[in-house]
Amino acid sequence: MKRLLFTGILFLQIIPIMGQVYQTADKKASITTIKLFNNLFKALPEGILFGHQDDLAYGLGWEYIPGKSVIQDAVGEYPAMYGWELGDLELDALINLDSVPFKKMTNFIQEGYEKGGIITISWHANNPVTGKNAWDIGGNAVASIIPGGEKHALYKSWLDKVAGFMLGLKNNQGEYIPVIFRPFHEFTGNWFWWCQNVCTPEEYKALWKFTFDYLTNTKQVHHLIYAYNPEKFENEAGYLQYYPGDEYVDIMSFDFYQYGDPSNNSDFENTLDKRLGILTEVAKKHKKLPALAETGFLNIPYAEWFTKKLMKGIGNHQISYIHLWRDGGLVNGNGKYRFAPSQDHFIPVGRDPSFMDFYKLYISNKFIFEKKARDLKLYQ
Ligand code: BMA
Repeated sequence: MKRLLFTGILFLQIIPIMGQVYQTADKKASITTIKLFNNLFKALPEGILFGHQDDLAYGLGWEYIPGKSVIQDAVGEYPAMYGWELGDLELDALINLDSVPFKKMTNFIQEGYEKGGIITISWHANNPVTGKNAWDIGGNAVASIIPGGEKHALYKSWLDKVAGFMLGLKNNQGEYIPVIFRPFHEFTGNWFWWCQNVCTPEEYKALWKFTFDYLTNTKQVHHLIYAYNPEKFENEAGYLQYYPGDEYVDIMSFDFYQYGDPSNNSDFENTLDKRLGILTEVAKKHKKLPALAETGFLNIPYAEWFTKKLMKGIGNHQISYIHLWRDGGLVNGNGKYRFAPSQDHFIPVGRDPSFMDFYKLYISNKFIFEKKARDLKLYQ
């Protein structure tokens, strides 16, 4: 009887997987992770999931108010995707570099998941050689943490902590909550210790592969979806220059922000359109999920930025999600960033001139927020 029941359960679990087309890079990924990954592909024609960093933790002038959310304050429902950040976890800190306590973060992740939303995590790890922050590019850090490097053991101890955090993310039934993990992002820039100016493609690929192998095989973390994430690139070859290979990546994404004055030029929307074209093509060829992993215009000083720039650039490109960066900003001068009552934000608040324009994005039906995400049953 017991055996029959067991086979029955197994059978029920395997049936839906057999119909799945997209394989996760982690061949031992949990069933929920495989389902989420495939459901995200299925949801591509339904619209673009809308995400926001640190959404439940703080916004302008507030922090840690139960149930409060920047996006919900703006449009009346929660986002579809919640972004969180691990920076400083590797130093055994109890709070991350943006002042969010890791314990609270775990709870927020459970909260977002229970609302039907998806979770993404980035990692602005400190420089393992110089001991300064992620923006310190000294010390040939990547070369020194890959296998054979002087700081390799230190890096492994950091990954132990990352694994520990990830393994603490469980839902009410005790199952692991799938996470889109996006380490070593914006590597085509020149501001992080893993960027192209201080790290060769070979070193980067070795770092990525080691990180993947260590988390999956050594630490048995099987609920991560891996996102590859440059910033600028001009063609497919450029996009793939640091690509570690199909067996190590699930999502192909990039970051792209608006800077300057967009009122007298079309640079942002043209470049976004062009890069999304390259991205969606290359993602299709490699059977990966395309996404815009970070975007925004700090303080939105152009009132129609959301519709005239962001939505214009996105056009009809089918991407899984877009993610806006955190509200509440930087602010002490010694190289550390943390929440403070500054006015920096990416989502319109209060009487922000861009508020109505953001609302137009919300009602355009092109984006998915909390309710539709829940209806899509992304984990089932
Ligand atoms: C950056 C800024 C920083 C922050 C970091 C990690 O882009 O928002 O203030 O510390 O991301 O979240």
